[in-house]
Amino acid sequence: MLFQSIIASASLVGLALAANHDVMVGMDGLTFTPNTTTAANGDTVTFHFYPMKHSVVQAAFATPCEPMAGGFYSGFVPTSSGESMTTFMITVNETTKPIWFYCSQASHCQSGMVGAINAPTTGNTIEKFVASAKSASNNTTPSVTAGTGGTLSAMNMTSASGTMTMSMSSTATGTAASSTGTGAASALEVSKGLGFSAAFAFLGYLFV
Ligand SMILES: *[C@@H]1O[C@H](CO)[C@@H](O)[C@H](O)[C@H]1NC(C)=O
Ligand SMILES: *[C@@H]1O[C@H](CO)[C@@H](O)[C@H](O)[C@H]1NC(C)=O
Ligand SMILES: *[C@@H]1O[C@H](CO)[C@@H](O)[C@H](O)[C@H]1NC(C)=O
Ligand SMILES: *[C@@H]1O[C@H](CO)[C@@H](O)[C@H](O)[C@H]1NC(C)=O
Ligand SMILES: [Cu+2]
Repeated sequence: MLFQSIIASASLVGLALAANHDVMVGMDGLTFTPNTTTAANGDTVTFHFYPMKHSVVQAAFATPCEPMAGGFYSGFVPTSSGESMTTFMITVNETTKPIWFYCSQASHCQSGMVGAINAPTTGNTIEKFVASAKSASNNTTPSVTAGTGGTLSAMNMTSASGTMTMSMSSTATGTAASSTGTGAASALEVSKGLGFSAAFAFLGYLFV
């Protein structure tokens, strides 16, 4: 939740004007909450991870439990209790193009642990995606690096020792030739924004 306030303060310094949408991974069992998100072009979607160990993998509509070529992958994010400090954030570029995703742990995908961004209400619906996931023969973890196609962030504020640690990584490798350069540039902007905002957040923290 801290991450949202940092993103919000980043927008105050003019670095991120788009909205963010949160998706909880495994908070209510083997499911994404919410399972569908409506996002505008340039908006971000941040995945928050709950016990025990889940992942978010982009799929094509026709192949629910298989990685899409050039798609995003969070990596597995384990947490034994409560929300993990690690989040995975992706940027939505095309509102007319639905984004489908699943969890590649065990048979979570077949159990209905799938979701969508900008899913149509007719035709290729989330209901059809869930139904076809149920009969998928495999649940495949991609061979690409954790954090591909998005930004993995880890944050840890420990009031006892007064330390705050943050780390971010972003990779945009994939089959799409255009994704590498721009992905790296925007990651840099986000890190700069976080630097400023973290300073503000820390000042605020001192005054409480
Ligand atoms: C999506 O989530 C809603 C709210 O929990 C639920 O009612 C609905 O059945 C889910 N849809 C699918 C296709 O699982
Ligand atoms: C599922 O996995 C098995 C074993 O690795 C493999 O032989 C098979 O081709 C896979 N099926 C699909 C649809 O990918
Ligand atoms: C946060 O940092 C504290 C102090 O270094 C450590 O004990 C704790 O395990 C860390 N928590 C997480 C979730 O990494
Ligand atoms: C959106 O575009 C950026 C920059 O090209 C890219 O890094 C990112 O992977 C794209 N997002 C999705 C969900 O495809
Ligand atoms: Cu899962």
